[in-house]
Amino acid sequence: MTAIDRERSTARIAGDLETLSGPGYTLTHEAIRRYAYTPPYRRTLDYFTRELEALGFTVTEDPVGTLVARNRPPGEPVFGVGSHCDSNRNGGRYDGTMGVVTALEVCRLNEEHGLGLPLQLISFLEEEGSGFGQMLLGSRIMLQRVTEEDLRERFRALDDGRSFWEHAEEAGYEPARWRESSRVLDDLTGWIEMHIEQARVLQDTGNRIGLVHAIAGYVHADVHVEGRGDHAGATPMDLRLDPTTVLAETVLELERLAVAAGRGTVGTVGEIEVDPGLINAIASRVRFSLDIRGPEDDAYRGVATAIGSFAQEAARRRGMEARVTERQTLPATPLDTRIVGALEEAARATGEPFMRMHSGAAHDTMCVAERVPSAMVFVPCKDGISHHPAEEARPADAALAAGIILDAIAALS
Ligand code: HGY
Ligand code: MN
Ligand code: MN
Repeated sequence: MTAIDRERSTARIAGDLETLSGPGYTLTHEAIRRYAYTPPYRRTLDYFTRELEALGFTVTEDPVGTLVARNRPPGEPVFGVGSHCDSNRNGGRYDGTMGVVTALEVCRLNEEHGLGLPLQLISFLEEEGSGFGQMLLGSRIMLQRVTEEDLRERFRALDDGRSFWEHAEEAGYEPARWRESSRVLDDLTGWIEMHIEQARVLQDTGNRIGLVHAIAGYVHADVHVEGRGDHAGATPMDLRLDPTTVLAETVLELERLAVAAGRGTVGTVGEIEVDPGLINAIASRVRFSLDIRGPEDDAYRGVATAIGSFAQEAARRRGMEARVTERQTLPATPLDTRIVGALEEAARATGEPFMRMHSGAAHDTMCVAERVPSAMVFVPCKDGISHHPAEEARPADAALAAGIILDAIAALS
């Protein structure tokens, strides 16, 4: 075990996070909000670039903007560390960014202790989907889990409706070379992502470290219901085509289906658009999102299928039409037992409390694991709050994680 100075690592990690939460690194002050091709996001990548170049890393960006930093020439085997530094639109300081900062600390410790480990740090573009409504976009591009038509046409900016392709070109990238992004994983012998847990299992069980052995899969979809936007006062109840009634029934049915499916299945309606959204007008249409996840594919996929049929039937029953479109889906992902085992050895050597667990949240590691032996390390976040500006995590836990990751990579290399 490398005897690292955890206080020094804690202070550096806290300093990085303080800087990256400051003005210029977020589009709003009430929450951290940064996503692809915005000035705060560019500044964040520039910050990591300066810090990594100061360590002698060569820093590049793939054709759409995923940051890649190596301390070995291209073609030589390296071990991957990293996460994402974009944020949820109502984000906190720690989701993603603390993982990239911890990966940066691993790179610093590797240099300071003269371990000579071959490393590649990756900070994935658009993990949150805050720019284009497409979660894990950078790593799905890397795994070619999107089509060119998605990038040119289907994926549109939430802010202005223009295509991903246009925004990427405008930001100086070359989306036409998007397939070359897959080369970023070519030299990786392994991958470890550190992330906050985003729930409160670690906190409630008194553990400082979570060793993640599997990640829940998910289905993201949208339900569009067309009704008739009549007058709210003049239209008798028996003459209405009110699409919000279909929304209401579907939300409750999703809850019932997810509970009945059990096996860790969860279902959420997070986005709701009502048009025109006025107190004295019956909605003419609603659009709402479906986020359905679980560690067992057949359970959550079964709920996704059932709730889609339910929404269509509920609309038909009321003389309306519901259209269900899938946005994306990724399978439940088991992680690499050898890497989890090395992390467990390193965690045990610290004498600090840890546990094995699965992740209910999605991570870029779901994509990396398709090609590279991968694992994740979680640290607690206060009361499980995440995707919210009140998100809180301890730099001291991240420093502990950095030491564990360093030792695991040393043992695996
Ligand atoms: O929603 C998720 O699972 C991730 O935090 N973007
Ligand atoms: Mn995240
Ligand atoms: Mn997130």
